[in-house]
Amino acid sequence: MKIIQKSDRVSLRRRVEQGTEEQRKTVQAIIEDVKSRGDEAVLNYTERFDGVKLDQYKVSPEEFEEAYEALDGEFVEILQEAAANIRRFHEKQRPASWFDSSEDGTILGQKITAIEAAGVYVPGGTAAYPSSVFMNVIPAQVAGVERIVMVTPPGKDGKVPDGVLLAAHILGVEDVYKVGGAQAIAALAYGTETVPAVDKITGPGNVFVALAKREVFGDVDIDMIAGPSEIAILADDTALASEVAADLLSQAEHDARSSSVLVTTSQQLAEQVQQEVKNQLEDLPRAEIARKSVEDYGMILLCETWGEAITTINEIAPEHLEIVTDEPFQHLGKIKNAGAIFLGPYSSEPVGDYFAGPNHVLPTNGTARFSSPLNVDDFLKKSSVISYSEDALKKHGDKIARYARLEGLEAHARAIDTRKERWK
Ligand code: HSO
Ligand code: ZN
Repeated sequence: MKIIQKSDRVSLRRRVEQGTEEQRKTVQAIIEDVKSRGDEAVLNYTERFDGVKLDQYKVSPEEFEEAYEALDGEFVEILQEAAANIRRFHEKQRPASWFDSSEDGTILGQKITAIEAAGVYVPGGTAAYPSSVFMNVIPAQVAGVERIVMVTPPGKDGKVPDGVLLAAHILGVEDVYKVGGAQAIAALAYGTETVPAVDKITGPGNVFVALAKREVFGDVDIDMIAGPSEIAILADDTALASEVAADLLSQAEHDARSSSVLVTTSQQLAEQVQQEVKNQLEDLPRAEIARKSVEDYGMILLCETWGEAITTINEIAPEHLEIVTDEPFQHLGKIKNAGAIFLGPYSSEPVGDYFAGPNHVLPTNGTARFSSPLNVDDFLKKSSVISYSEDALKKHGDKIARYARLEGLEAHARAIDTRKERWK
């Protein structure tokens, strides 16, 4: 991991994976095919891309049962406790409808309604995370989404990882389909004989999933286009190098393109962390991925002043920020851009990935400048409510009609004027 003087003006932003033109065309073709041939197309692509020939792709009650039995009871309890924490946190996010009445009898308000159906994409391969099932499904459930379905690619054995099925089962999600890639996104967006269409698709995936989500956006809503995981740690010399290095590597092991950055003013910590990262990489099972990530996208940024360190963090706008300093809360007010902020030496990032309660689906690639973690609001819509009174229309009607004529919209004006007949 390189140590870089911040004053050397390194570039901190990365580009989101856009995919190639050829990949985009492939994705468009898959979507059109699933739209017109439904299940037949889905099963064809599953055979071609996942290497397994299935007759049908809905997970059966027996498969849920098997998954439940394959995992030990203690793990089931850990999952249940994590789910309860996540639910409790998200329940605090639930907004209420409101209605305001004024003296003239007018009532104005905002009515909140859950979207009807949500589809969650759970990636396969080395990234089969039960935790992501919780993080996507629980906010939808708290919002009151009636129908939640899940899609995930099958392995070559035609199965879905036990942990993923168990997580779905714990949450009562029964509609799980063994389909991945662009074909899964198309099935969710437009429906097939097996998969019912949904209104919103959430969850991370590979470049084909990301391209497909972009493609169907507008016909359905999507959450975000998630990039590789990121962590930035803002630390002073009270931080332990071994802990800082371990936390940097926790995100580096996700993906060779993940980025882990230490921002500090302490030369000593910088050097110690550099050495620790090297040592700890030695016996990490996913060392190959983590090493590549640290070499290509990792860095230790040495700042001259604490002010420069804070500015650097805001420039990076990291997905995860850890503040490991003497008084971490002191700096919280100055942090403007970060998906999730972990304060103090005990708030190691994986605490948030799995257990604490806040969502781990977070803005990446600098998008924390303008967006937020996945939350209950993402599964809700707001309708404005207007109930104008007779008195109010008498008082304001002429102004409204005049406004309409100013815009050259006579029919608008007459719609208002015609009410005058009532009080003639
Ligand atoms: N850190 C990842 C989420 C995750 N970690 C799932 C472990 N499992 C992105 O926020
Ligand atoms: Zn993680």
